Amino acid sequence: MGCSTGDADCDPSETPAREVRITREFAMQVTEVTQAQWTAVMGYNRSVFKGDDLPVATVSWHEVQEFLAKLDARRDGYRYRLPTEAEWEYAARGGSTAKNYGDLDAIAWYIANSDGEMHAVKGKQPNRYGLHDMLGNARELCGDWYDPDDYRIGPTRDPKGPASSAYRVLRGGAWHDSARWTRVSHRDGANPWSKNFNFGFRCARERLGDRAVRSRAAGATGRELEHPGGTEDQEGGIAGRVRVAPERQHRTGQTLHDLPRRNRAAVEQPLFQPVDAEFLAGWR
Ligand SMILES: [Ca+2]
Repeated sequence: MGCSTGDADCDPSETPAREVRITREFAMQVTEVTQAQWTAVMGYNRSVFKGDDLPVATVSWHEVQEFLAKLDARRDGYRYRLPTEAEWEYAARGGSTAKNYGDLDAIAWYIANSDGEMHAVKGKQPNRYGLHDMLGNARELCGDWYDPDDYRIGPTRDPKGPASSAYRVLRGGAWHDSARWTRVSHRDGANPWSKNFNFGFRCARERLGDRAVRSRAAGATGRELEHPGGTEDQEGGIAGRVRVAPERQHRTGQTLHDLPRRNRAAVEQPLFQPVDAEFLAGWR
């Protein structure tokens, strides 16, 4: 990951380019989370550009964690989370080593073609993994803390970013960004409490093992979940342990199953795509 060969637009934060290993299976949501999906789960929508099929925006990193916790509370056999920065770039590249995964006008809404506004998801060509709008449209929050120097010092196996910083990672550029920002290796960061009208996200998910699912069911007592694979993760890291909070699930007095069927369908339809069909054979 990092600065693509021959890319003259790279910032120092994108260097040195380095080889990282992602050893755990995951799937990425095909689109940015839409406003219909967000509203069905959260019950509100503060996006500036309104539309059911537009990416939700004006959400903070912390609000996204609430959204993810509500998805987890469905206990559908998956754990939902933000991708790590490494997972995001791996997914965005779709096997490409170039600075983007195709002709920019064909794959991304950015300043040269967006007419000054956000657009419905899936309006541009996907990458080789079937993922749309990895570049442009909404900038996408990742799970990691942001450190512009961590490529020099960070681990190269399942990297999860620094232990802490003031900012969370943003990737991919937005509808109003220049081509220089709309590259697969470009990095940016934002205060995790900030809500900007171009900040959005997409979910990653991983299948919970039988043991973890049983543990999750036991989570009604507030017990900590087993992590699939049983690995320990850094506190606050993207793959950090998840604590079930049934009281939060019911705090509003409304669960997913109370939602109108139309909205439930909107939540249940986000499609996830294995990011590498060969590596992830058997996933789904
Ligand atoms: Ca995007």
